Amino acid sequence: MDNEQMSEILSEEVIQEIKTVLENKNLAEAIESVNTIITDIKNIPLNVAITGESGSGKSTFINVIRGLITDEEEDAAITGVVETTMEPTPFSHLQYKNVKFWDLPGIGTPNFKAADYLEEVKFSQYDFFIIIASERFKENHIQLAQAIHSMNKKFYFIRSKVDVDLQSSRKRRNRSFNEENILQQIRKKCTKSLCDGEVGEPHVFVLSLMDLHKYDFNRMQNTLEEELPRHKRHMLLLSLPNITLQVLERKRKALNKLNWLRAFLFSVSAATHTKGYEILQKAIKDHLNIFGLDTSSLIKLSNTFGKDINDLKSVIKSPFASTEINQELIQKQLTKNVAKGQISVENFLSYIPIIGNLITGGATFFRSYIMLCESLKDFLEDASNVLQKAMEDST
Ligand SMILES: Nc1nc2c(ncn2[C@@H]2O[C@H](COP(=O)(O)OP(=O)(O)OP(=O)(O)O)[C@@H](O)[C@H]2O)c(=O)[nH]1
Ligand SMILES: [Mg+2]
Repeated sequence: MDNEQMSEILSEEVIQEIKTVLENKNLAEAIESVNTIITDIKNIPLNVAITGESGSGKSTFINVIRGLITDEEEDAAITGVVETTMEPTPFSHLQYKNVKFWDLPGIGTPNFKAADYLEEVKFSQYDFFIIIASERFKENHIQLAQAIHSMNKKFYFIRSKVDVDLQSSRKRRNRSFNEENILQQIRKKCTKSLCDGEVGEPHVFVLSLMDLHKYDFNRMQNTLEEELPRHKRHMLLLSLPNITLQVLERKRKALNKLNWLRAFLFSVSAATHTKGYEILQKAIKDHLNIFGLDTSSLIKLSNTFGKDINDLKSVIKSPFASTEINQELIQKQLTKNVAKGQISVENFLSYIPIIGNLITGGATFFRSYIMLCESLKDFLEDASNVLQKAMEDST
């Protein structure tokens, strides 16, 4: 097996992480460290403040980013044409309760004072700000951006409702209409105004909250990922809605990095015959949920798109998504994936000798690690097919 094949399965980053966590530890200490990491990940808080003028789309953004397909779902932020949000209101992500999007009051009044506003909304509690503007760039936006910048917080600027701009432009100039030119003009204008306000290097994204996956959504996702500290980045990635293949692929990569933790716990507990399979079962269930392949996510999707749930299920191939995840099924998958691969246990473990020092044999670690990584690949493919199926024939 060559290096390329190996790095696809076991990246340098994961090898380093394993070394950092397990080095100089005995088995009991190693187990404790791994358990702590798994618990900590779930508890990482992320607080995102959404601000901007009244009517710009703050509440709509909060709903779509949390994966709510309509504004009528339970726990949705209220949206509408009359001013609705009067004080900071947190909306937790549906799966990760510690990820909160804060709906802040509109900044619209003529005698707006950005510094006072930020004090009132308790600016220090947020990891970063998203300023949403739906029409012209205004003095208010600059003031707000400057105040956020001077308080050493980061902000990202979203110009929403570009679907409306594009539609009117299309109507007015049928022949010379060029979508990318118009989007570029809007981006440039906002960037220039922010640069004139000396607020550092601004990040501007043009979006339609009616079609979140279009325009600058992927670029925004990349930027947020690059800018956030590592532990927060993981949470943000997992909490994004499954609306593009790129989101799904990033989720897969993020989860892949954690598979060794589960594989390690499984291999040590399998040796003592306790709770081993529950660890894998829990990990697989979590992954299914993250990819929207669990039963309740599928029911929700089928209702929203008016599709028969069996039609959606018909494109799912992974056995974990279609039958009960019991010990028998897991055992079957553990052997199946290894039979398929060409990598030997010895070769695999030679890249991470530290595992071999802690666990006798190491074959269980190897098998469960490969199984978790392979099942994520299947989930990604299934999730993408399910989304396509759901959206088939609907506009
Ligand atoms: N076409 C289009 N309409 C949008 C977009 N974003 C929001 N809207 C609509 O604009 C209106 C106002 O959106 P809200 O999300 O309620 O605005 P808000 O910023 O929360 O307003 P306040 O709570 O009053 O501060 C709603 O009718 C939304 O459906 C968009 O990108 N495109
Ligand atoms: Mg609102």
